[in-house]
Amino acid sequence: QMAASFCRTTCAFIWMFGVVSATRVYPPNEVTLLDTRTVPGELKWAANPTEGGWEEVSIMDEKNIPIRTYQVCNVMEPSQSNWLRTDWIPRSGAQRVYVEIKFTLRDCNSLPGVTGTCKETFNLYYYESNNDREHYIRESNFLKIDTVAADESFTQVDIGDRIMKLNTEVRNVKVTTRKGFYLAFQDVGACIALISVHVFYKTCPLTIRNLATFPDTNTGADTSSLVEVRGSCVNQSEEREEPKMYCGADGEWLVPIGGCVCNLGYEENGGACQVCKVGFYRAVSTDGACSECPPHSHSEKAGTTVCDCNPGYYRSETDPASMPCTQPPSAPQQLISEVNETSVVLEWSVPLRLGGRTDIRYSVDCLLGSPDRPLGAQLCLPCGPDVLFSPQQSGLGATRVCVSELQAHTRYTFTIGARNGVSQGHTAGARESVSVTLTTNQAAPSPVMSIQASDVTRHGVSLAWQQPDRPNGVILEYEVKYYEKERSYRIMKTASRSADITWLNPLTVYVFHVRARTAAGYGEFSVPFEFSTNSDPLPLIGNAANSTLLLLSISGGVVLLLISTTVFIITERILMRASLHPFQFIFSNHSPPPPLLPSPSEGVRIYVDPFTYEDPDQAVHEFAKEIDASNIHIEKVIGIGEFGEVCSGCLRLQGKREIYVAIKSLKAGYADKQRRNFLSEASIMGQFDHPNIIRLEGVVTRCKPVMIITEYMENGSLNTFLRKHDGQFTVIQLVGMLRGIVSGMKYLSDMSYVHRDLAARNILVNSNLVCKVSDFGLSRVLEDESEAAYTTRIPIRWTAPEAIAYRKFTPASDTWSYGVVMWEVMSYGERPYWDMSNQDVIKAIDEGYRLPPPMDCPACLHQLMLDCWQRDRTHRPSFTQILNILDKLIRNPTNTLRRTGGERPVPTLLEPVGGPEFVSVWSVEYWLQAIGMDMYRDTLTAAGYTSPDSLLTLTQQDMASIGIVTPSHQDQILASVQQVLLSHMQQIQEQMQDSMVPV
Ligand code: ACK
Repeated sequence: QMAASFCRTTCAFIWMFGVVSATRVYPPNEVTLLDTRTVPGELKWAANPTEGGWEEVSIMDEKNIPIRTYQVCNVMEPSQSNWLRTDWIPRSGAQRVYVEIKFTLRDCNSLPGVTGTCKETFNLYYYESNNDREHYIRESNFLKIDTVAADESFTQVDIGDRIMKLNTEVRNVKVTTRKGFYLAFQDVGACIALISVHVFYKTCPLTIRNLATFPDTNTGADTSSLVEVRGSCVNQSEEREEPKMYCGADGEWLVPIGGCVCNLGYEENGGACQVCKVGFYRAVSTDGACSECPPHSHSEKAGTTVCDCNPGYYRSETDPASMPCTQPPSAPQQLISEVNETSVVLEWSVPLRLGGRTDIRYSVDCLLGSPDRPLGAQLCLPCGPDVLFSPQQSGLGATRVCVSELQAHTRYTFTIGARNGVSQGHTAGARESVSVTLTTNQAAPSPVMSIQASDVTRHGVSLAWQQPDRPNGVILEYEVKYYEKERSYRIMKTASRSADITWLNPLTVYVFHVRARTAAGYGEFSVPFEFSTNSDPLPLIGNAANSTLLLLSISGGVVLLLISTTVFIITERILMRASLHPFQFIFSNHSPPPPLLPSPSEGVRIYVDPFTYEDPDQAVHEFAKEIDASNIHIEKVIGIGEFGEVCSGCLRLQGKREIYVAIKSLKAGYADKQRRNFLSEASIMGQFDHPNIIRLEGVVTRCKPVMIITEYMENGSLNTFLRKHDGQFTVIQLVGMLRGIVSGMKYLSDMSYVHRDLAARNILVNSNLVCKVSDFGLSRVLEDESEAAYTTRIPIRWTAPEAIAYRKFTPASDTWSYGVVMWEVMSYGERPYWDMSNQDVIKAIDEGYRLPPPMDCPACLHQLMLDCWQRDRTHRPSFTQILNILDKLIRNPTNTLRRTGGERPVPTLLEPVGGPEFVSVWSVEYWLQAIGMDMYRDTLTAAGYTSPDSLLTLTQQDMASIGIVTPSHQDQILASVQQVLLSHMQQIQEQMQDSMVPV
């Protein structure tokens, strides 16, 4: 009775709290095998004992739907074993099943008088079987799954307001041996209500990973087992790598491996492959999504893998589908040709339209003649295989080619074609090439290939040779150079292709070279040919008559010497004009250089002072080209000049290559005088044409701002440049810079131009370290200044004392400044006289002090500086002399440039000049160079004529005897000897006097 009353109470509570609902939602990875809440009607499970044990009770859930429960509550009686067995449950392929039991259990303590018999657990069993209708199963055949206890239990039977808890316990068990199984609940004396029993197994549900479908998969038998599953690619995709995944025991998919990719023309979208829309494409499997067709292409249907090019656009075989469609290039532009004898440099600009590509290549077509020939004229022929193209004829990446080995004086047509990756079979609509027709210049003849000797005698040999392969014009004459080995050479000229060489030494090997000359000049000498003369027992000279003749000649020579002095100037002019006889001998051991002093007969160009023009614009347009401002493209400001900004930029003139230029501009608000002074620099610069003088490109005067355009010098001014590169050059490099400057200064002084502001700051340096004299602003301006203005503007440290004192500006005062520039160069841009005041500098110079040698400066260079700083300006060397000295130093640097004069780090004292070693800039070599006779240098030195004194005795006969046989040369040398010697001796005397008294 009591038990029945407990049971009713329990059931009433279950219903009231609504803890069980029949409409339950199962997780997707659980497959239900049995759920008592969804079984319609009674369960009718087998109970043992059939009476007084488990009892089936119907209750209502919260939605008033009846559910079936089992209850038992035999707590008062000892030794209870009440069995309740479910119906057969098919396992449906599951290997491990889960049993979820919801139950309520009465706490024994809350039941009065049940001590010892009341239990709070029950047991769960299973039995595997293929028989779905087992009538009777022996209880001992069941296998125990677990003893189940309540986590929560109610303790009081206080029906009014008590809280009751429902227990949920889940157990799992492996069921692999039969098709199904039975479960059993054994009560051992507890008060229990089995509210629901839910039996299920777990699966990994169907899923798509990496575009592969994995089917619904039962989990494995063990709690730790992983079931390997192979996926299959979704529609319109293909395997990238075998797709695999593992189904874990809890119904979760694990470790996806491999996968599939969408076919081309399709893209992935939400685990499926979706077709590319019209206007889109997908060409490579590594691309993620479909892309819009690239420029100049289209697609007309869905699922496109490569878009088609629009009409007139193309794709090369190697172009990727993602690249826009492109076109062939238009023609190259602005073809410029520069003919140099039989070579031509062709340069052009890139085509206006590159067709959207970067793989442009050029090729050169070469035809002999001009395509627009008159009717009936000779057809254009290809140039032939002899013509050389550098770097190559076709496949050129650069816009420049040098064509050489062309025929002289011949008309050629060159066509530059442009092609790119889509040119094959397509055209850009316009002509893709540009042509130029030109005529090559004269060229020197090619070398004579071989020389034959005949009629060899003791003193002579007859030579003969063939005309050069490429005479490149009419051969005017041949020159034969010949010498005994290691001896000085002789030259003979002849108009025919043979020569009889006489006056040779017997039994001696001679080396012969021949070269041809046309109007275009000399060709190269042939390779050397050696022939030997026959033996001769007789001496050439040596009898008494000859000796007497020699003596007579010497005494006559002395008289001649004196006469020749007086007629020096006239003789010199006549001599310079004298031309060579076709069969005359010249003795030398170097090719004669061009005469160093310009011959008066050639006419020396003299600089014209622009201030002599009334109209400054007339002066500037006489000497400078007016440039249209639209041709100038200013890029940046590089400095500030006296009249305004100095900028760099580009200048592009019709038919000429674009060049980089410096642009000096005249600032706004200038006065007329400033404009005139500003433009005077251009008028001066425009008169010069020398590699060491800054080149004027032109002026802009017709619009504002007024500008002067000069060549651009990448390294800026010399002083700043040297300071930036302190200690980084070799002495030879520094001397090379000095040589450039003096060469420019010699040119200026030859043109009778006095610079007046020569200083390292006014020398500009280009990227090849070539130094150029610039800044021609001061020369005239100084002349106009008042005394006060003059003293403030004059660059004291660089200016010769006589120019400071009484404005005596001469080439010799420029020489003084040049000495200071030498010092600046050798000290890497040090300020001359450091921080001494101008007044102190003037005073020190006046007292005879001079700048000491800069650190590591070769003694000979410091000596040359001291020469430039001679107080008496007539004692300073000319620029020609300085040039010769520097050339000699450069040619023979080891002996001359090794000795340094300034081992001290930074000199603080100036050095007094004078002392026992007087300054001498005279040498046989540069004296002979100055008079254009340096081919006799070795002849004279070998004969002992090395000092001014020894030359005093030189006579015409002496000269004849040592091989100076040309009468005009003899005269010229004698005339000059007298002059040079006199002035030199005078100089030495003065210096010796100077050295004895303090200056
Ligand atoms: O020392 P820099 O760089 O060189 O600064 C000055 C500045 O302009 C003012 O005169 C520079 N400069 C002048 N003429 C030229 C030129 N032709 N090429 C390059 N720089 C120049 C000079």
